[in-house]
Amino acid sequence: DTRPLVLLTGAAGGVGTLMRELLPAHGYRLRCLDMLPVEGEPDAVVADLADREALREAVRGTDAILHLAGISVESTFEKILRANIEGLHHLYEAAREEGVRRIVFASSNHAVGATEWPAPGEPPIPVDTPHRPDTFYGLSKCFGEDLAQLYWELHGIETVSVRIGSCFPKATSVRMLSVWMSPADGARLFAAALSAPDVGHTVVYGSSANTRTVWDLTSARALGYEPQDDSEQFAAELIAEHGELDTSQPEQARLGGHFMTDPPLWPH
Ligand code: NAI
Ligand code: 15L
Repeated sequence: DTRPLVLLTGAAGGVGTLMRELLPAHGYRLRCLDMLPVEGEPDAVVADLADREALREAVRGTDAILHLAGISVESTFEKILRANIEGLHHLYEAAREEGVRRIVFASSNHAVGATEWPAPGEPPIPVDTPHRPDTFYGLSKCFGEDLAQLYWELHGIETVSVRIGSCFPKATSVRMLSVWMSPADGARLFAAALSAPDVGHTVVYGSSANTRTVWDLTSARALGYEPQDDSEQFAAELIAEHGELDTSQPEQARLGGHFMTDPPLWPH
């Protein structure tokens, strides 16, 4: 089997489960890793990102890593520190030690989630907009993007940091009409990010070609990504139920939506 072998971390999670189904059709073989058993994948590596030995072994012999594992919503700083900050460092060290040269990192819109919603007619948000995390979670993704940059500068390990919007089978909120990434487009984008040449460290937004988009997809398209889906198919029903996006409401004023206004978890 000459297909490239990709270590898929976070394989038991929502996006990981979708990608296990969709990525092989793009020509990749997957080795799965998660701290939880991965249903239907008896060969999956069950390991925590804290286990450096296990990570090194899991990375060995792979051509690239799609790194989805980690805490995926706001949590305590301590938990985020372990999984998303220390865990990411362990993963990059394993890649360096084992000579793996390409990582696709699941960053998040919450790295810039405190950014105000652009007014109608304003240009979409560029990838070089300043980091404006809306949570400790978003802050860990800012760190991850900077770690990726450092490993490119120091060690020549290439990363595509994908600031995923909302990757779920359907758009389920009015906000998601702007930030939705269909699973099929997610697979297209990850496949492009795994194989595009000479990416150095590239930051892209991860979304479909949504009519109501807020992201500048130029850098994603430069990888060869051609989104095929549009959340507009969900618009009529969502707007009938919830009304149009109302940016005068605090939980709708920022791109990160309710993450910024949910009750904080600190001090703890
Ligand atoms: P999820 O929470 O469903 O899956 C994350 C997986 O990582 C889980 O299976 C969990 O067991 C595993 N994991 C957590 N900590 C770990 C550790 N210390 N060691 C090993 N495995 C660990 O999250 P989801 O939705 O699948 O997201 C995947 C990635 O994409 C996450 O990094 C998330 O931050 C990012 N993302 C997802 C978005 C989405 O729309 N689903 C949006 C933006 C970013
Ligand atoms: C994320 O970063 C989360 O991982 C995901 O669960 C969603 O909440 C998504 O952002 C979003 O902003 O909709």
